[in-house]
Amino acid sequence: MPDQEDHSGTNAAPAYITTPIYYVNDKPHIGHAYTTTICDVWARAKRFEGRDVFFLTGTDEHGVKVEKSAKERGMEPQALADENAAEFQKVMGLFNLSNDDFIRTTDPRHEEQVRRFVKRLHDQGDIYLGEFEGWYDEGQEEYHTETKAKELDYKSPISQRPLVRATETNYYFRLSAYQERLEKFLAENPDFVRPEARRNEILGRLREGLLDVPVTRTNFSWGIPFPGDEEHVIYVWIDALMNYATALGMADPDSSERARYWPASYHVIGKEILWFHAVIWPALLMALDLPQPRCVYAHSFWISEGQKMSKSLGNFIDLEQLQGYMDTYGRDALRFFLASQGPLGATDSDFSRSQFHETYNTDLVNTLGNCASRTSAMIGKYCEGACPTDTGEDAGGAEEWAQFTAAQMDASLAAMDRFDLSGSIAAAMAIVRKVDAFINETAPFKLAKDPDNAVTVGNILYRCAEAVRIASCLLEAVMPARMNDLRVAWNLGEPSGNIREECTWGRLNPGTEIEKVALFPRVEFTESE
Ligand code: ME8
Repeated sequence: MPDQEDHSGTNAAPAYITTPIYYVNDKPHIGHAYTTTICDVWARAKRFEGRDVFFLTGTDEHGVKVEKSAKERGMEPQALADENAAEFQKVMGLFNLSNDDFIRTTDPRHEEQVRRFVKRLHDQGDIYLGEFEGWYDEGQEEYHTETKAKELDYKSPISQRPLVRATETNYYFRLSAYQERLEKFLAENPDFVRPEARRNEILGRLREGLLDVPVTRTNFSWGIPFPGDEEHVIYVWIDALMNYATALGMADPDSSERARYWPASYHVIGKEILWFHAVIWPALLMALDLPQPRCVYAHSFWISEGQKMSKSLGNFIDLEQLQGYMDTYGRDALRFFLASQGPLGATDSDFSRSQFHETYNTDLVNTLGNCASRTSAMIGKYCEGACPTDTGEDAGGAEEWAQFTAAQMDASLAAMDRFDLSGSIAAAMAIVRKVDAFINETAPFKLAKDPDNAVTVGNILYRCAEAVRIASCLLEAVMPARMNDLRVAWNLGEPSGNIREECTWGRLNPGTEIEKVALFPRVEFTESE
């Protein structure tokens, strides 16, 4: 299991997480925002554990698609790339994403290292000049084996357009030579490709046998020239995959400060680009003699109001719509929805307005928001706004709460390690739900009517506040701004960088000024914008 060895909360071991780099021939949409947001949640969570994290995202700017889109718009490819890379960079601000770098494949630092990697592969014979004939998917820029092409009815599984029989003189990467090593590697590392269903697909496809893959093209020019033979440009996928290494300066690791982050804890991607990440990338890394990433996590897709999003339907949830959700519900509510309801497993998730509204009301308004405001309001009313002391007596005693919150913390952090974001959130929310039930059972608002119950009321309210505080620490990576509001209102201080210590029962000091908070305002439901 990735990162389990670093689960102590005190270990500053480096961690590296990446998103795919996004094509600049299109505008950003919910899919891009989603992958980047969930990586941000993980990166923040690991920083709260004290880890030294590097979180990378960026844009994929070469290739025939970008060249074509630019031509259609009467622009130079670089101008289109600049324009759209800026759109993707906007997503970072909009979603409050804490990436440590934003790599663009037209960055000279990237281009220069790709040429060095490719030259090395050529010099050592892993890349050769050859002629090849096969079934080619023009939209995906991908070749299929005869068996696979037949299975696909000679049509692209993505665009449904016919596969074409193509012959090319190109430089090829000797992927076939890595068949056995890849099979062995995947067998020995059952957590390398997740989730499980995706891993099985890869194992099945590997068994069909590997073909060498072209790593250059001559039919267009928008790309990195092949070292020593500039007629050829490096195929966009090879160029793109290498971003994960070039961003850390891995062509010359000895002189790169960032080399300590290698290899990635998680390459997080969508399921449609798994083959490149689970087979081609590891083979390239084997050839380059670089350590393998711990896990390639391929999530499923968001669909929109029950329908697959497609250009022809024009139903992509774009940045403007997402901005609308943020304006109405708040940015952190959108982050919460994406992280808790997203398609992390092997099935797609529906992004629907009604589902969003329901999640917001159930989890944020009625549970977390309500618990925090009820608790602080009662402390205001019955304890003069100062955190009471817990004498450890009374039903639902401190000991039981300490054990319960510690178990939930363990579950929440362990789920985050496995990239099970909804599991991590659920474990934190279970604490809040228990507080809610505890308030209803013990009814401190009734007990408070008799001054003789002051100690009991104090005990109850201390436990409520302390449990909400611990849950909020565990939710801080998902909702950094709202949880910080709670920190400020309850005078909890800055995050310590040691989440386990912070979540220890009893850290909340009696006497701390607890101000009333309204974290998630009620929102009227509207069918559409
Ligand atoms: O494939 N639901 O870039 P891209 C969830 N440049 N996520 C989605 C999604 C959806 N409906 N649609 C897209 C490329 N995504 C290459 C990658 S990496 C070395 C090169 C997300 O702009 C998901 O993460 O088409 C998917 O993998 C990515 O966007 C594809 O972005």
